[in-house]
Amino acid sequence: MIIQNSVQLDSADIEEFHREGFLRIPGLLDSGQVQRYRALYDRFLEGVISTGHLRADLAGPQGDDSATDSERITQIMWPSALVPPLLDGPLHQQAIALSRQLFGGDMDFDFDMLINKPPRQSAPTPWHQDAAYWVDLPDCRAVSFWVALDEATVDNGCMWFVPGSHFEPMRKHHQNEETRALECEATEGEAEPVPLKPGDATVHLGKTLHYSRANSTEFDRRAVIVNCRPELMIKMERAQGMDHGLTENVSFVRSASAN
Ligand SMILES: O=C(O)CCC(=O)C(=O)O
Repeated sequence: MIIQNSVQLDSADIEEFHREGFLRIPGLLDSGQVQRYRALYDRFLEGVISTGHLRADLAGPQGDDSATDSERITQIMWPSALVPPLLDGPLHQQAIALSRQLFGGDMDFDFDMLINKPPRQSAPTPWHQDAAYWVDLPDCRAVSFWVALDEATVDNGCMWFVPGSHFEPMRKHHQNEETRALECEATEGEAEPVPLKPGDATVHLGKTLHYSRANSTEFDRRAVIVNCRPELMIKMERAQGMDHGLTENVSFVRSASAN
């Protein structure tokens, strides 16, 4: 497929990414593309596209006193397995192309997900490093593109990153008993928020510490996330049974004690 609005990184972008551990990428999608992805996204959220075990609330079950049983952070793993043409679309194709600009021609698509923070009732995404969720691999090149379909602001849960955290040892993560998510200690004081316009993206490394606040606004905060790593490492992951939740009953949270 021919990508019409292919984003090219320059050497300063690439240097910034490797120095800081994250990068803001404006204009990954144009406004027409954003509209089309939003329409599809809403079909996932509304359950028109059935998701089965791939859908979860990242904020875990709510207490009995909750006024609503709706999700606080909707996570849908593997949208491209449910709607395969997504893989050939501009969002995924540009993410793969950009991962190759950052890390070389052997980078490929590993997995994807949707994370929505609904209005008002959402929760913060805890501080974590994605690598805490992953199996150990000999080649740690791995990038995660976070593509905003809505304007992402501090108030609705844009991403916050700790610059240079990828150069430090991994922080100790523990599994939150309620949410089952892995989390570690960090503060906003160490981090930078990265607000985005619809169609903009961030990209970060597996060891880059990040988090987002709850959505306190009246509107959804819809994001599509695409992860890439070397083709050979994807094969090695799969050989270890790691498919990022695609197969039911295979836990994608490795033991927190391993960190
Ligand atoms: O969307 C969020 O709030 C968190 C996303 C995230 O942790 C990630 O993309 O690695």
